[in-house]
Amino acid sequence: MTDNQHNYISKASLASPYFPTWCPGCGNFGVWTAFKNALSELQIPEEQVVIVYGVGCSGNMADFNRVYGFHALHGRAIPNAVAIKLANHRLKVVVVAGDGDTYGEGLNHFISAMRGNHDITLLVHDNQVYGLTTGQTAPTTEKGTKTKSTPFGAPEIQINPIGLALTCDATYIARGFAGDIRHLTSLIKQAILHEGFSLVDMFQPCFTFNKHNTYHYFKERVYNLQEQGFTADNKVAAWEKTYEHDKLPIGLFYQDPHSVAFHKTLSQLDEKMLIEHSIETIAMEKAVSAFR
Ligand SMILES: Cc1ncc(C[n+]2csc(CCOP(=O)(O)OP(=O)(O)O)c2C)c(N)n1
Repeated sequence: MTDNQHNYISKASLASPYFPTWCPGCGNFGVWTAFKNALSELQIPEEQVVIVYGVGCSGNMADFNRVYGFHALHGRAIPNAVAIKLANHRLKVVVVAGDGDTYGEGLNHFISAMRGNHDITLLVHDNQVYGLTTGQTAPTTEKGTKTKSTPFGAPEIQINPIGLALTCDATYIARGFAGDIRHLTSLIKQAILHEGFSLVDMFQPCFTFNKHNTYHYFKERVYNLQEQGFTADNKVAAWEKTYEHDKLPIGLFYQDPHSVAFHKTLSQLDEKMLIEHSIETIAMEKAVSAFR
């Protein structure tokens, strides 16, 4: 859709000349569809969105979307997204990255972004394995699982992304499933609309390198928290949900309705965005007084 001032994102506008190199049956296809649905349904002008990609099969989506974006280094998508948001806080900034990129190489940045409540949306393709490098153990690989890099079974306890986000006081925490595109679309839309840091961890079957966490495995286990009447306003109740393993909850675990994004706490950005200031006009005294 176009009006006098803007071209709005649509499925047609998102189409790039490149078709995904993902394996047939990869969960990335489901995530990609939900991502495109969400951006087009939100009707955001093209110039108001930036997607920052990690390195991995997931991050290769950089080539398949025709949208403003930046393909970061491995584990460094989040700090780039935070910097883009601080420079121009009117942009919607979304990170697309793998579980290895986010919870392994980029773990420190994940924690820092949550502590700051930076207004970015983080979409994690959680296939519980390093996909692009052909199937090594990731931080989310279940303890004991045999992979290429751990032929006798992964020796470490897997990370609990939702639990970690709860302890870091993230203000929007959700989990979706690549096999439930309609539900995932709605979680991504809510995450982008949320003011402050938002995480959507996404179960994403890796057909080729993870023979354990398959579509069948998830279809037998996932259930929708909100369909069971779960209200996402209690961190302790949400925490308990993150330890369910026989059944796997998806949906919104927690949202803080009073969330205030990092950039709104900086008085220097009240009137203008950082990119509209000249270096001289950012008075040091004012900058320092914000922290007194
Ligand atoms: C600093 C650095 N370390 C290691 C690599 C090699 N590498 C490329 S992709 C990747 C794993 C990606 O796994 P994940 O983030 O889970 O994404 P997926 O491919 O599963 O979508 C690794 C280790 C790299 N490119 N850069």
